Amino acid sequence: MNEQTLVIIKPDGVARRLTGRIIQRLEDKGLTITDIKMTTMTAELAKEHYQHLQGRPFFDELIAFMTSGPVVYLIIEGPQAVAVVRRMIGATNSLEAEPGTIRGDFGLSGTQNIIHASDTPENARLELLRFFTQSD
Ligand code: PCG
Repeated sequence: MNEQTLVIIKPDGVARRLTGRIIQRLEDKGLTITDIKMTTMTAELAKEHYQHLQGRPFFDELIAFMTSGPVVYLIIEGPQAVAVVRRMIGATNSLEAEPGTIRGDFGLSGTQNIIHASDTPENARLELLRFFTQSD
């Protein structure tokens, strides 16, 4: 059964011109892009998205980073898309992400880790609502 998940190519991924290669990997896997947009995330949305990390020492750095330039939002659809895309992006810390994953192949940083993908189907539903509203 098809499932939807949210992917965000973060400001470092966009600035480093990795958007095309990331989309290529997702499509090569057989996943479908059903919506896409580029915009700079507001601080309000970034704080809401990362509310579970409020109080962590890297929170302010994370919000500053996520609002520092345009991001690309993708709705990705396919069988077990949430788990499949999470495996494709690799561990949060790019230094620990396995080669062959997006973070493992393209990154060296903890906070600036190129890409976000929803971690559970429930969070995917919330994040899709947060970033793709009917007014867009
Ligand atoms: P993401 O989008 O998967 O979700 C939380 C983000 O917080 C994560 O990517 C990283 O960008 C950042 N993050 C999570 N843990 C740490 C950490 O221990 N240190 C730093 N600097 N950033 C982190």
